[in-house]
Amino acid sequence: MSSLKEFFEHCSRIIDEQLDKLVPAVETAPERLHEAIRWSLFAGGKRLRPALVLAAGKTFGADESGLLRTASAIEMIHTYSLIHDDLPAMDDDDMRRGKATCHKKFDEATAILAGDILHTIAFQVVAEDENLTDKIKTKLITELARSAAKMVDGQYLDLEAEGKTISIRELETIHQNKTGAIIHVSARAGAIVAGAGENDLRAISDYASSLGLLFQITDDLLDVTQTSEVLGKTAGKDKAAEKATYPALYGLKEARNLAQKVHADAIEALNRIDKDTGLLRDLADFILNRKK
Ligand code: GRG
Repeated sequence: MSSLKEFFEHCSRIIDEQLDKLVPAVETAPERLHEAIRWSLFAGGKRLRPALVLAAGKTFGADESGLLRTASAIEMIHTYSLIHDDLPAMDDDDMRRGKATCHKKFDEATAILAGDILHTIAFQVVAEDENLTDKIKTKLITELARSAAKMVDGQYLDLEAEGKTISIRELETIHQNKTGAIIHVSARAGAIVAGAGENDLRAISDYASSLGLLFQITDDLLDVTQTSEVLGKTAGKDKAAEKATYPALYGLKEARNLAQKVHADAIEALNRIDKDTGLLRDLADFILNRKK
């Protein structure tokens, strides 16, 4: 693959094809619920987490076919989290992925249930993967469940911290859970499917921890520096909700410096892997420099 852009295009295409096969058709009852699932799932997300599963898996020699269900399952968990995050009881947002949020387009109950189905099917999709051994599937399901639970903890802590002054340590804990856990498991899952050894798994885990943090810092920076139009979601929401963010705690310049440092940590972890890690490096560069 000659460039990261091509890799992303390739990932989006094969993951969308796979997701289309895995989620219920709109024609299947209850039609409106299935329409809501597809509304959010195919709304044009970046597919970053599936790309990370594929990139990590390929780095350690996995066949693409063996990675597709796991990558799709993680995108389902991610999309469920976005649908629920946008609900009035949480972030109360009208716009996601450039379109109306699920509860705005449909209604709250439908959005809650659309998220519930995506969360549930994700585990079924891995459990029924005929490309993987039972041992690998059990490990994947265990790690996915643990990470999905950590994400919920992070979301709770984040909501609880609104309007309060929190320390940098507390901010890190929120984000390691809320955003970091799913990014972390994405990279690990690819390596697990590929049968990577303990040392490589440790290195990829360290890489993914830095990547998760980097993603959150750049997400916070984009919230204050980009428009809603570019982001496809409401910009400036963090400040409005008095959320603790990296720019709020460090200031813009220091938050940017921190992003550079965390990016360097991610690359350092990759240096411990005796394989061609070019794709994983490109992904870290992409997150550091992303514009949306
Ligand atoms: C509701 C259980 C539950 C969890 C919600 C992920 C999350 C936890 C909340 C989302 C809030 C948010 C904006 C977090 C910042 C990081 C993040 C996950 C951004 C969205 O991910 P992208 O940019 O989205 O990869 P796309 O749409 O491209 O997939």
